[in-house]
Amino acid sequence: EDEDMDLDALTKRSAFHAKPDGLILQYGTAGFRTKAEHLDHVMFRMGLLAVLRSKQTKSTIGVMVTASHNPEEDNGVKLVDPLGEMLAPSWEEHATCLANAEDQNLQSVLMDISEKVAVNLHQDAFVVIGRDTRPSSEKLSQSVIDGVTVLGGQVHDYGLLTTPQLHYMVYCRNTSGQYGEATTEGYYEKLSKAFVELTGQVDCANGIGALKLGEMKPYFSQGLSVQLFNDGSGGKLNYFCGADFVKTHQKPPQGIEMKSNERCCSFDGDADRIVYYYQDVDGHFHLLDGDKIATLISSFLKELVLEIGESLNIGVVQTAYANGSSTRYLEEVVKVPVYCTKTGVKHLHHKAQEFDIGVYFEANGHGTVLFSKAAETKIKQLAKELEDKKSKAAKMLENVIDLFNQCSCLLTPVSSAELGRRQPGQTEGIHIQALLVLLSSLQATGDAISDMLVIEAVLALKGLTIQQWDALYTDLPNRQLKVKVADRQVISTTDAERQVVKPPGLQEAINDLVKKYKLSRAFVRPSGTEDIVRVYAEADSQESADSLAYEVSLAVFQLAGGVGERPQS
Ligand code: G16
Repeated sequence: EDEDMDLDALTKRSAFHAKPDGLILQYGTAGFRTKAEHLDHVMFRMGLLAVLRSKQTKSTIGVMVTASHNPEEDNGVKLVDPLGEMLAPSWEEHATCLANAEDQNLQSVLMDISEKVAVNLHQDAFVVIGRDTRPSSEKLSQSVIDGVTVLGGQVHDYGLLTTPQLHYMVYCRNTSGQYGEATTEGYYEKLSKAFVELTGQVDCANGIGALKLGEMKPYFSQGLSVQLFNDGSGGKLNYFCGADFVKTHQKPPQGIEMKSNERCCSFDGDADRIVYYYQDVDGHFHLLDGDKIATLISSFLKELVLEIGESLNIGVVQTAYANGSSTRYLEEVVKVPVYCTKTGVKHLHHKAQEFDIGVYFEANGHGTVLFSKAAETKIKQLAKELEDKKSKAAKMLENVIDLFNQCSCLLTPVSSAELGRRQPGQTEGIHIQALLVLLSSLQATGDAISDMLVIEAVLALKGLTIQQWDALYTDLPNRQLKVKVADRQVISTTDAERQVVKPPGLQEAINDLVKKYKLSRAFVRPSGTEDIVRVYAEADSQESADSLAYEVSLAVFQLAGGVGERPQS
């Protein structure tokens, strides 16, 4: 049909990537995810789709092979859009169509999509690829490459990368290197610029984070005295370790030696989530999750905004999983409006773009901060107009924005030890600059490594210990459980996933259960990354939260077609 699309070659190559009969997959919360052995055809086809997206946007597109927090046997794939953002929602539909097309229809479905999105087939295509450390990832990324090349697209395979690193590469390439150099060295240079020293303990989920944090070591002039645990040399990916394990089980990962009151953190399998924790002198475990991170960062930004006395609106975006105490603290103490979206950073990101400064974090530790163009313009203008102390604060914010918006900004490096010596609350001079550099490292979709650097900087600047940070508010006791059902799509929800619409009777059952407990709340939703239904409950005591979560799980099991073992109390 068209000289730029060799359809014969496509037919021949796709025979090597046959679709298993009857397999239907959805582009879910974070792309396609299932058992690795079912994904070969999806990888090939996402290579094809990435070429179309690249031609349409005349930009470099990213393809990341990872199943992030899922067990090692799973895998997955997600596409990265030109500005380092998640794939546009309308393209998720094309992705789902293409992934589910029967082999004999592949060509026509592909042509349909190119017509619908008005792709100029003569346009060049460029796709960059990254993968996590799963045993299946290398072969699957070869299938992506196969898909790209059969349509004449060019490929750069970065090999092992964290998900945020791939987002960074895509963004750098589409801004002609203005943001940074599209190499891992460029990424390390950008992130380590303000930090000459870093200490702490990091659980790397037996994943890619260990490798990449290790590579970053030489970029810290005083060394990186971070101790890495679960670095993949022994244990299994995400198995009894990593951010998802720590958050859902509310206990430390295996394989980490915690000294009392020492700051520790965990990444997930592709290093886009982070949670902090410590053990107090009585041996009690304290978790500081994404909600605590959002609180720390947004109160810090709020202080800066108040100093310049301008009406820049700060909004915080959470999901239904956000602890009730965090929402209350943000609204009543920090005094910022809080919004709730569906699970998935793509939804939070979208909402956060509505504010001058949008802070978004999922409770599971996935998030970042966004600045609007309008806020950027306003602050730059303010910085020019004001001369006094106020102008200093405006300049600070201006720098933050420059950095967030990927202009390069060279600032003097400062050690965290020096930062620590400053008085709490002092927000001037060199340590602010250092913070700005760190903030600049925050990536478009959240990055465990850069989030860690920013958190460390804020703690140092404010002179806060992890215990003081933790004490900002007390989490309501909560419990998360998973329920196995025959078909999780029988559950549909509304109101940012806080209410069940289908199957009939389930929401009423949840309402009745919730009434039995004080300060309680519960919701259920089908996961978009695992073949399960998630249950969340919170209440005034851990026993109540546990018991409510269990009772709600039973209701799901009974009313939504539970399979296998009944939930256990
Ligand atoms: C992905 C998404 C997150 C989401 C998580 C769980 O995380 O990026 O936004 O919170 O899945 O989603 P679900 O509850 O639908 O399974 P990751 O770290 O696995 O990529």
